[in-house]
Amino acid sequence: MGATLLLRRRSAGSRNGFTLIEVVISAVLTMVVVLIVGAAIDMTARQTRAEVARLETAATARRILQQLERELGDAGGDLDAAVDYVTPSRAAGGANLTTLRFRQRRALTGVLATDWPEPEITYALVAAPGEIFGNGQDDDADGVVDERALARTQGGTTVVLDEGVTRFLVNRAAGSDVVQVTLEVARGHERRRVTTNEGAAITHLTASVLMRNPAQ
Ligand SMILES: [Ca+2]
Ligand SMILES: [Ca+2]
Repeated sequence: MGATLLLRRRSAGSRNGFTLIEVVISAVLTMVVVLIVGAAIDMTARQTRAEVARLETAATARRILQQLERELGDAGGDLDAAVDYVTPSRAAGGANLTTLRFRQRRALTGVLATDWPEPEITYALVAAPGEIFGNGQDDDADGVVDERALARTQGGTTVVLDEGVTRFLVNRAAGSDVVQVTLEVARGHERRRVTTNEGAAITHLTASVLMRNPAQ
């Protein structure tokens, strides 16, 4: 009686339980599902990082260029004294420079010392920490090759405006009161060393600034 019951239980167990092959198949299927879900999460995270980087470059480039436009608009020289406080100057102009220097006009008295008391402002490309410029490599592994920092100096105080600038070019035609500035800000989002900047988020802006106080 007892043996018959045991056999019946075993028999019922083998019918309702899983064979080894079933266990292996379900394990493989579970693994496939986990991998697919993992890949989807990873792709979403990458897309989010890329979008955040894109928004950040756009906001940073816009902010820097707006400040520069505001300041440069008040720059120029003194008409009567024939002094030009802007480099590149109106007389000589300049092409593809990476430094821009100027003074702003603060008053309209016609007196040099009163009208132009402000210290010189400089926007310049400088070295970015950890990155060696010009070697074609992403030395600091931030996902951007050969980026530099854009620094603003006024009265001996230097503030780094951004550490991911891939282009800052100043152009002025000789005799022109317009200075053209091109700014390119980049952010890597792959979290790895890269060999080109194609995968980085990049915002490229150009502004033509008409100076209100041109030296002539
Ligand atoms: Ca870099
Ligand atoms: Ca480099």
